Amino acid sequence: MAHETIQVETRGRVGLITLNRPKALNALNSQVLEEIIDAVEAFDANAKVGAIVLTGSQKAFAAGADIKEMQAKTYIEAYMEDYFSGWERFTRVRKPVIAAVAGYALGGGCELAMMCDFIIAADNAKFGQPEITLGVMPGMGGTQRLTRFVGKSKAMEMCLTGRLMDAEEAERCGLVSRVVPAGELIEEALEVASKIAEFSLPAVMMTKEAVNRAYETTLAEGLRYERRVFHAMFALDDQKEGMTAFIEKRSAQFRNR
Ligand code: CO8
Repeated sequence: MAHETIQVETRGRVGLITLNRPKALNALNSQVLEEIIDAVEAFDANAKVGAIVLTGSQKAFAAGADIKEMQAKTYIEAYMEDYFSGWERFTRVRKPVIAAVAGYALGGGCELAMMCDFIIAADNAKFGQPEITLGVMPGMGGTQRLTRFVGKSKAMEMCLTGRLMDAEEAERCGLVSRVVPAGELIEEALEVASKIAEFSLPAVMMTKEAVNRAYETTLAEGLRYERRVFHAMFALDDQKEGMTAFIEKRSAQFRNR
């Protein structure tokens, strides 16, 4: 598929997707959705890729769903086409996806960043769910994921007032894993992704699946799931290699990458 709203490239074993609608501050319309899903699923299926980075520009990761596309929609249109339900496919990607966020991550942009496995923020990043100012509410997971990330009080305040959060506050409350200088964002995100991509891919994918269980089940069920997957890892030759390499004081050469 030819891409018009994103740029797609590989850097070593990392797949890099860059949103590229500068005139609309990377607002997410149906074309962007289609192209991102196409690119991310292709990387997921590509044996040469071990991790994925999703980023935008210095000014905007994405300033939300495209208001101009949504403005005239009727209820019946939104309902019958199950508007934006396609983003669910993004969350079914099995390899790690890192959001590298600079500038605005608002509305659907904030929600897309939260669909990734973790967020690295530039020091100029701004997060928010301003949908209330448009007479609506978040519709791509904001009321649910933001609440799980930052707790009810802050999520409620942000969704009800539309207040934006800067990078420092986002790190303090656990929305982002860390903050880096804006000029170093892509290099940092690629470095983290490259590190992940050097490990055993099945171990990485199982780890992602297990951490995500923490959001979907009880602690007892999650712990049982973790232990079962941990047991299963003894079937991987990468487990033998990783532990043998430690004992032999050499670096591991994982085969399943
Ligand atoms: N949609 C469409 N176009 C946008 C959007 C957007 N979300 N954001 C910015 N743009 C466009 C502007 O219209 C403008 O275009 P033009 O030059 O043609 O007028 C261009 O981008 C540049 O924007 P500004 O001139 O406004 O730039 P500023 O630097 O002055 O301001 C802001 C930057 C503060 C980011 C401002 O653009 C803004 O407030 N944008 C809207 C933010 C917003 O409200 N986002 C939430 C959108 S709603 C949403 O995401 C719902 C998600 C759930 C959908 C699920 C459906 C099931």
